[in-house]
Amino acid sequence: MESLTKVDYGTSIPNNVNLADDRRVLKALEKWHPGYIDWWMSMGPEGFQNNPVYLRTAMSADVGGWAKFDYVKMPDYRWGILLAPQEENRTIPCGEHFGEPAWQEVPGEYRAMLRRLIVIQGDTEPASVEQQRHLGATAPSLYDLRNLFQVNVEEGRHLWAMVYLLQKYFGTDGREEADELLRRQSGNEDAPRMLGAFNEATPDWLSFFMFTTFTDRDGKMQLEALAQSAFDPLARTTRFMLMEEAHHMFVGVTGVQRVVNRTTQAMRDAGIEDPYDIERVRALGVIDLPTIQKKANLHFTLSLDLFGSEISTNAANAFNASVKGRYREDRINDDHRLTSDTYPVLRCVDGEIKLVDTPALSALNMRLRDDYVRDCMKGIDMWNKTIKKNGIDFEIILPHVAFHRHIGEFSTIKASPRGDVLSEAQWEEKQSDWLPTKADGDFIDSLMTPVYEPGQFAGWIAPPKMGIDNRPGDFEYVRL
Ligand code: BYC
Ligand code: FE
Ligand code: FE
Repeated sequence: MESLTKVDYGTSIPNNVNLADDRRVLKALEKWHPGYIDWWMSMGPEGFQNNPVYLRTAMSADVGGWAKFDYVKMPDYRWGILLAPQEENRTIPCGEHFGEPAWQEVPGEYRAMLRRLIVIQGDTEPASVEQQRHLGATAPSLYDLRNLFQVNVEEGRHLWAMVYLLQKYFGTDGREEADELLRRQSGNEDAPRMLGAFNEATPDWLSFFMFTTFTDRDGKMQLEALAQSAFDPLARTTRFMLMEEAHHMFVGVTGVQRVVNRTTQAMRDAGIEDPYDIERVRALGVIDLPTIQKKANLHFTLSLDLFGSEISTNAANAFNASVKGRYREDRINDDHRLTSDTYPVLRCVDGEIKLVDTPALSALNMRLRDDYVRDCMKGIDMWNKTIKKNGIDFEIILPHVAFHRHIGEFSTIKASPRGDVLSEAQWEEKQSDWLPTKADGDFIDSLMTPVYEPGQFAGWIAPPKMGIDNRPGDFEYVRL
């Protein structure tokens, strides 16, 4: 038998799900395809659509050796349907159906719930491409330009992944949802994207690196939770997406690291020790550390909002129904049902921030968010090591989870990045110290001039330690 992990590039839509024998779904996807290309051309990357880009394409869905690098024009990228290999005799890892065989079809009673989660997941993917569409015009190097486009085509593929599930398992309403995914637009007043952070702007490259550090990492956590789903096609799809997701976070974390590296090197070379001597640092043509901290504050907190409310019956229901698990559910040692467990949650009690023991099922969004915060710390630690290595006394921190929130417990109060509750007046007075101001944005904007010479980098960012696919420093990642 031919391995199902190998990708079939023979059909119009590359896939490892044997689409050639699934005429109904193949036809539905072929019908959806032109609308997708229209969307890509009008809402995807601005410009560069005719330039060969050195992109990786998945050749097999196995771990290791699955990618091939080559020059491709973005509209010719082979978007396809790729699922991780089916695990034989997989059983359901959590919830009411714990231990039963995983589902290969959607049970009627969970259809609406599954559809909603798949639609929300699908909605974020094209949204991020829309948010990033202007960035090519100001790329700090061809290396970065290529990374942007790699992230963009893969987010496009993630949309395909969700559309496949909708078309194959959700009949007419699945088809309608697939069309709606191309209709809503990031930041559009009449038809916005579904989740808050995906309607915000990504105005510059520092924002892009923060977004891929923090918001793509919410993607990672949500995909990890869906990878534990009893609905096996969803679990397999998200497991493959996670392999691509790792590169997006790499782009973000190393991107910010290169920015802080450049800033602190320039400070050292100029003999500036005080990171708060903002004018002198900016005069060097680099981004001062306090402004980098503000950007981190913004993107981290927008991403915290993506975990939903602290106390959520939606989350409890999804887990109970075995539709969504916890981070690495299959490595947790407990009963996987949580019906009598508790979990400590930071709540807002009479205007004070307090840790409250809460039924574990209602607190699942928080558990995932706590795992997320721990995961974020790895990137922050890398940034701080770089700052320290260059001899500057400054630490980037993650703000308190009560700071600058729009969803959940803390959306009704104002808090500082240290977690002190503030009056409106105190907040108004201080918020420009904590979040990027118009002036900060204008300064960053002034640095965003494109560098398209192979091997050259804008002055505000250090070159990477290594090229993509081990290519040399002056490699022409995008042919202009
Ligand atoms: N904005 O019980 P609650 C990614 C709504 S990122 C607007 O607290 P629940 C990517 C909520 O819908 C990962 N609305 O929340 C990254 C509900 O409304 P309804 C995307 C929000 O349902 C970078 C109400 O508030 N994937 O892949 O437990 C680049 C009460 O909800 C928000 C997923 O999110 C918000 N932030 O949790 C590219 C996975 N938060 O239904 C891609 C699927 C909550 O009462 N989604 N609401 O009208 C889910 O699992 C859950 O829906 C959520 C929310 C975690 C999002
Ligand atoms: Fe994605
Ligand atoms: Fe991503």
